[in-house]
Amino acid sequence: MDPSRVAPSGPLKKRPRQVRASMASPPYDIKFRDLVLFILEKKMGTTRRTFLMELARRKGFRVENELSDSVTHIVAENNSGSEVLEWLQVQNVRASSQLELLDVSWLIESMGAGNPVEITGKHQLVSVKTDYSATPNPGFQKTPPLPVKKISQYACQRRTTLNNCNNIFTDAFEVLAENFEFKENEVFSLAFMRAASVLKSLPFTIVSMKDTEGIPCLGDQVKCVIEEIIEDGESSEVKAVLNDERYQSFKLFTSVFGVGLKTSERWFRMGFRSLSKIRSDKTLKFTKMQKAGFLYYEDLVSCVTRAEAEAVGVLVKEAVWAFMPDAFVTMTGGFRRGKKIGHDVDFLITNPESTEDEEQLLPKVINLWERKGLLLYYDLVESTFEKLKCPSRQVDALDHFQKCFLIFKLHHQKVDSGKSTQQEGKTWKAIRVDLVMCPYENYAFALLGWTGSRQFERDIRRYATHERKMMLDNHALYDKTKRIFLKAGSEEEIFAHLGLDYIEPWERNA
Ligand code: DCT
Ligand code: MG
Repeated sequence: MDPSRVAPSGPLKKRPRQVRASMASPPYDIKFRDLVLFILEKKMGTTRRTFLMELARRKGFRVENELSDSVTHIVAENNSGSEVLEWLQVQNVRASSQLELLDVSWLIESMGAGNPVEITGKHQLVSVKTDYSATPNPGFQKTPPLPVKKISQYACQRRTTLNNCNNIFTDAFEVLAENFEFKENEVFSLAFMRAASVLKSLPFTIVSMKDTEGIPCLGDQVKCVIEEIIEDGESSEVKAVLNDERYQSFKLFTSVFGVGLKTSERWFRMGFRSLSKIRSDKTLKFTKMQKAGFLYYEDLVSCVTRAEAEAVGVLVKEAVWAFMPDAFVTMTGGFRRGKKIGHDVDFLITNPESTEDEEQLLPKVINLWERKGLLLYYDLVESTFEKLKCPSRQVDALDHFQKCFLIFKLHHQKVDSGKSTQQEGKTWKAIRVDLVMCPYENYAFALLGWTGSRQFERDIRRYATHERKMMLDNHALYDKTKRIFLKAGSEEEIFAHLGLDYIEPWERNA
């Protein structure tokens, strides 16, 4: 569990607005040093002003709390030029040609573009001349108008990088989705996951409800949450969930490897609220997986870094190639999508030179590692992959390939400094690793399936079914109209069969 996500317990109260407004924001790097913004509170209100100031700072703009001589741009909302000038007069400030008086639309467009957009007449409240061509400003870049393109309801028709402009909303949705998942309310959980997914693909930050127009997958319940966050900076529903005892317990229990919803429910009903009580209870029976989960708990909840994933990758390749020198070994999952951290490391293995004893590879690798004392836990799942009639209808179904879920004992690289930040005397870290072995002819499908994200996989399968009358899973693509399997040797070919533009792995972070 990430304790930072759990709000302190106590009665639910709305924070007084003044307190929020005066809260210091964390320092952000200033990217556009020639601009100093001041956002006018008049007719905008304190909360919205605080929200916009925070966002703008996050985007690299320098925003002043107070109006001072250094301010170059005043941003106002719902104010006419003369109203702003009048306000300035009261403040004893004279508008000069050095000062831009702008409508909030300029700031919103600039935050969306990631840099200050060119100021045009529609942004200027008062036409006090500023000739930027005469005084070139590196902060200003002419950005082409954003093409108005309909956003697809399918993640496989959107490009979603790790650059999420809408964390403030997607983090909230993910808490709500998880809470519905804990309550086994799949419909609501999916609704919030889809909403999070679509907002992650936007190249701009949502700052007003107007920005949500035309965006698919945003139902009324989702919009309510967005509106509350825009107005108050947070969602009371999310706050309540984070404070909820059942949510907190489920979050904690499911953070143990091998513990799912059923077990969490049982422990919660039995009155357990902490892992230490569960661990030391004499009457409870644990599976082999859960025992390993408790034993290596601290290591497993601390995320796997890319460096650790790469180190495991080297060892996986070394072991695989010892028995099958021509095998392809590919790191899949989040790391293939460019993530810097993950909860495990996923590998897909295939042999381009099909041989009889292919299914012996994983047992051999496991045997080798066991002899070397590198395995802390493993579960080898034999292939249930026979001649499948057609791909599975279930969008979340697991595939039939032979696989091994394991916990690897990764020894730390020797460091020169001598000092170690590791636990006293401990020279290794337990890392969750998934190895999947697939026949070469299924490789492209398995690679697409194991690269994720989960939401991307759900949507590309849903797209195949509903838009193309095809069935896609980790093994194959079946055309129901033509009644044939469509072969593919690469992910690009699968996208082409589906009539989709190719989406790179790092654009699949839906
Ligand atoms: N996958 C899927 N459906 C599931 C489970 C997994 O399509 N029910 C796919 C998507 C990602 C891939 O398998 C690996 O799964 P995880 O390791 O759970 O996801 P990840 O994206 O690698 O995330 P993390 O960084 O947390 O490991
Ligand atoms: Mg993973």
